[in-house]
Amino acid sequence: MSDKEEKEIHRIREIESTNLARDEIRDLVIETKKEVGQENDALAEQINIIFKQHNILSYDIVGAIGAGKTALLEKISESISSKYRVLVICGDITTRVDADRIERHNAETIQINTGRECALNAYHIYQIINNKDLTNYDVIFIENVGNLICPSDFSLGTDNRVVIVSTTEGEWVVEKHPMLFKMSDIAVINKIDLRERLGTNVEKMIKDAKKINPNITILTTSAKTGQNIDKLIKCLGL
Ligand SMILES: Nc1nc2c(ncn2[C@@H]2O[C@H](COP(=O)(O)OP(=O)(O)OP(=O)(O)O)[C@@H](O)[C@H]2O)c(=O)[nH]1
Ligand SMILES: [Mg+2]
Repeated sequence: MSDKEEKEIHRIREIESTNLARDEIRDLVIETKKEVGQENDALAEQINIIFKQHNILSYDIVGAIGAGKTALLEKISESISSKYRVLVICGDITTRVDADRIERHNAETIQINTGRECALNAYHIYQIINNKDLTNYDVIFIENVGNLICPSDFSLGTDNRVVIVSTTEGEWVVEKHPMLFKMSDIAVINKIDLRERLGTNVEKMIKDAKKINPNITILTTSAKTGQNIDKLIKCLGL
């Protein structure tokens, strides 16, 4: 990430904190938020070391509500499970719906319910991996809580971050949520099978993602028809 991009992220975070606080506690709010972020990042670094010690390939899957994160993970798990031992950690405010869906495709799953929290953080993941024998896995996917805002505040210690949006969210969704595109390695535009019916300008979405992060790899997929799932798996290095 360039200095300019880092400054922009810092600026957005400050605006966010400033809007939340009364004048007399504004500095405290900003400082506390910074400390929480630093503690999270330190733990995320430890998690990454643990993943590496176990030769585990790890991915944080973030994206809009309903963009197809679980549907893509179902397809990916099905396809790679003969080669890799897969664990999927699913984050949702409530229910085990996503974990149950993925478990039918030969992956082990754990569901974390975050209650009112809108993203997973490094503490959630640390607790899970502390209670698991990691020698049982080659690949760990973490499906974050569906939204394009909060997950940018918390790194989880994975090697890669994949951001997923879809043609149903409108062609402005990328430019309106630059943070996660800046911080991700791969961007997936899913539900490409609906592109014509909806008239979504996918080229604009691709252009916006490249402008925000020139290094990001962009793929268009359909979890429904299976289009480009093989390319996505290759892109993930699996
Ligand atoms: N037509 C079409 N539908 C899709 C595709 N991918 C997912 N869907 C459908 O979109 C809906 C939401 O998909 P999910 O996989 O649950 O989305 P998600 O991102 O995991 O949603 P949350 O976990 O709730 O944020 C489901 O009805 C899927 O069947 C796709 O590529 N094409
Ligand atoms: Mg899901």
